[in-house]
Amino acid sequence: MMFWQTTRFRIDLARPRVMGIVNVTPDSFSDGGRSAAAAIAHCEQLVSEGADMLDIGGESTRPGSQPVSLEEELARVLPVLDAALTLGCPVSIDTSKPELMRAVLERGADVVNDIHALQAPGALEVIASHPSCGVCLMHMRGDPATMQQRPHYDDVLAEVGDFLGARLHALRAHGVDQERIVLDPGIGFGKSVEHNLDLLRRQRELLALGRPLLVGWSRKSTLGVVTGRDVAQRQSASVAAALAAVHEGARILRVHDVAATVDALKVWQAAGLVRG
Ligand code: HH2
Repeated sequence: MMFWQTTRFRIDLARPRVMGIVNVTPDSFSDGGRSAAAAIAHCEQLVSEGADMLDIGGESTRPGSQPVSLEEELARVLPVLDAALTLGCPVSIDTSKPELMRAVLERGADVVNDIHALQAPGALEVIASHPSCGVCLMHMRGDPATMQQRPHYDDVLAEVGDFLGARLHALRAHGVDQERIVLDPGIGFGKSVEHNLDLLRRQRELLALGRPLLVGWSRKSTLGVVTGRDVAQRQSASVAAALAAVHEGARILRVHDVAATVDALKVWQAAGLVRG
């Protein structure tokens, strides 16, 4: 029995869950710039398509992207968060800034999704001082400005697993109940195409850490390399990768194409293919 405790919801992961991506950024990886009003409409759209939860981000993390100030990120995220919290599903905020984490948790956000796995000074303490919010800890090698410069691993699964295990341990040492934590191998974050595909094929090894896996393959460049398609044409590849990830034990899928992923998962479920 796997559950993910979040601020308002204890999510049952017996069924794989779809996390719909909502970017409030002028320069996101794949789905363009968005005003707050357009992002709120997008939240409603994704929920109507069957998203189990939403992940709102105000800072692009595409390779080579530049950081956004706290003020700018707050101005982008807060109005969208307030609206999303009325939609009846868990709302995650994709950020690495402790001050932003604190602000969104004060307004009721359910989950903090941090591509830096709470390594910024003070981030761990913000999560630990909240009684129940969920958190996603992601692995990244380097940072978004430099991460694609020839990443090297002796054994990518072992190194990603060691990192995630150490971060899990750090949170537990701060008193964070492990039921609040999910882990993410960080597809595309300081990894070559080969590394990303290894992380899919050997993904099950990460289940030894004892927490559910969240993965984000949606529209990523490895899928572009494999299919020869540019970002706007990677939906089929993204759905295939998402299903493969579920088959290899992932329980939360971070996706742009919610309707297509939900349909694919329904077939998977109907055939009884979801296993532990
Ligand atoms: N990928 C991106 C952003 N946040 N968070 C988690 N937990 N896992 C991921 O794989 C992940 C993530 C990619 O970010 P970006 O380049 O901004 O594109 P988009 O947000 O459209 O996916």
